[in-house]
Amino acid sequence: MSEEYGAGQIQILEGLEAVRKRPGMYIGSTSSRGLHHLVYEIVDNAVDEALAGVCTSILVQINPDNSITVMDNGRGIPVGIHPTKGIPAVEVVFTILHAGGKFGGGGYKVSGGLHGVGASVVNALSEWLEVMIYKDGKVYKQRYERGKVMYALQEIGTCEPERHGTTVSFLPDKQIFEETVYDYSILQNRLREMAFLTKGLHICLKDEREEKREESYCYEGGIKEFVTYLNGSKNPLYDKVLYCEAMKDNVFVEVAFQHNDSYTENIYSFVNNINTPEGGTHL
Ligand code: TTJ
Repeated sequence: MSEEYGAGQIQILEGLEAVRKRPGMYIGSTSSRGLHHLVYEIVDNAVDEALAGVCTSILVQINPDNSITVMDNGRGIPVGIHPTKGIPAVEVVFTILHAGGKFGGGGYKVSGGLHGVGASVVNALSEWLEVMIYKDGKVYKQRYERGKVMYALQEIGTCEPERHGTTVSFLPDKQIFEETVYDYSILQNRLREMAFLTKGLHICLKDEREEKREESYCYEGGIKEFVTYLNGSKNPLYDKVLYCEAMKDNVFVEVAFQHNDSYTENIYSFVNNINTPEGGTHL
């Protein structure tokens, strides 16, 4: 019994060791781009919860030490024991590579980052990562360092029974990343875009470093408002933004456009909230 558990643990560590050995394979790069990508990987999980209709608000905070906190008001990552892995589901999410609906199975995942590798990769590439879950009047917490479990999932207290959600904080590992200082405007642009692409979702970005800043985004009009925003610095030829949407074979498509007086056209296309700068059949 304990031997079996030991073998499982070794497998888990091997999985995350692979990520630390070749981080580029999992997040594209270890430059500033990869550093920011960590945030999107975590935020994507919260956006998925919003797309499922059970999360209305996401907060992203840059802390004074350049660690990041992402908080949502979704259902909270499940804490029950995983039927085959024998550990709480939340521990599976953070310690097993490719855990989640996207690879092999469920297929619930509809948003996704550039590489879509998820929370375990962020965990593997962080000096530390802490997750707190608010669910059924209880607060749960677990901490990891460079992907390794520091203690079993703990019930650390109680909360108001109506409170629910997930809070994840992490510090990108200076052994891995060439750049570990977050750029507010990079996060700002991507989070604003995510808010445009996910109608009605509140996204707040907060900088708690020396120069305090914060921005809040929520667009009831979705991509229609995105077009208004993009044409904000141009001269539109008419007032209305043209918009249509349709569903066919379980695929939802929406289009918004408005002409302006410039010579060059700007077309932005997205699939499952991911920018597709080279277009494709969908476009
Ligand atoms: C999964 O299905 C049952 C109910 O909870 C679902 C879930 O996992 N929800 C969820 C995950 N909400 N928020 C997250 C989440 C949020 C952050 C910030 C980071 C991660 C890895 C997950």
